[in-house]
Parts: sequence; C-alpha cells; structure tokens
Amino acid sequence: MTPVICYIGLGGNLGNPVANLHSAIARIAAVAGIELRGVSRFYLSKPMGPQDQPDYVNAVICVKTTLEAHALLQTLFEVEREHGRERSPGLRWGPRTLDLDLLLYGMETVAAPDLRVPHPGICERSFVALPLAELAPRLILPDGRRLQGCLQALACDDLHPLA
Ligand code: PH2
Ligand code: MG
Ligand code: MG
Repeated sequence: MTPVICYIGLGGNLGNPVANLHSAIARIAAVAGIELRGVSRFYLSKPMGPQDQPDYVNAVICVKTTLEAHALLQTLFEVEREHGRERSPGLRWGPRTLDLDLLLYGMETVAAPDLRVPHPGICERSFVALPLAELAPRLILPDGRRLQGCLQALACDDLHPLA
C-alpha cells in the first residue's frame, strides 16, 4: 500500500500524563508499518467537558503509515489499553490515562460507525488545532478549510506549552 501521512492527537489527565504520552509515542513508533515523522510540543490544557477533573496534557504526532485506517485505529486502541485506558460507558469527556485520536488519514474522509476522519473536533479544540499547526502550519482539511483560519477563530489562552 502507498504510505499515507497521518496525524494523531494524544491526551491524558490521570496518572503521569507526560510519561504516558512519551511511552505511547515510542510504542506507536515501534509498530511495523508506522514511521514517526514529527512530534509537537506538549501542552497543559484546561479540561473540555466536566471541569472537576485534572488539566490535560495534549500533543499531536505525525506518522507515515502503510496501515489501513481501521488497522491504525485498532493499534491506537491497543496502545490506549496498554496504558490503563478504561472505556466505561459512563461519563462523556471524563478523565483518562491516555486518549489517542486519529485526526487525519491523508486527505481521506471516513464516515464509519466506529471512525470519523477527519476527527470532528480538529477546528473546535485549541488543544488539537495548535499542536497540529506546529507540525503542519499550511494544512488544508479535506473539506477545504484552512487550519490557520480555524486557529484564528479559537481562543488559545486555555493551554500552555510545557517546559
Ligand atoms: N479530551 C477529552 C475531554 N476533555 N480536555 C482537554 N483539555 N484535552 C483533551 O484531550 C480532552 C479534554 C476526551 O477525549
Ligand atoms: Mg479525544
Ligand atoms: Mg478518543
């Protein structure tokens, strides 16, 4: 298969999120068929959703992969599980040790019951759009929107790069 450039959003706010993100990135980079191409800075961000949870650490990575979108998604679920992620049907946007979201899979649009690409939150969430723009400042989404245009509409005062 022709390699595809993908962007993956990482987040976490339980346990040691910085360590979890580093460990997840190393684990993803070691998968056959995945080549790590870039890592954004790590950001500390205010929680979206319920406010009675710790701040999140967020980052975005770029990978080049020969895996199909669903195979990549399964890999991400596996890495989440290895990092103590529990998928309870309970709280929406509740705290988690590790969240890996497939943001972009090349310029493809996927609308399956278990996978939506581009991730619907890219343009609405500063903790996704800002680190993504670090890696791909000129990015144009498959629907034609410019990432920079989305960023200008977002208040980015709710997140800070970690030293
Ligand atoms: N993820 C959530 C819910 N809320 N808030 C921030 N700041 N960062 C996240 O990654 C995040 C969130 C569920 O995926
Ligand atoms: Mg998420
Ligand atoms: Mg997720």
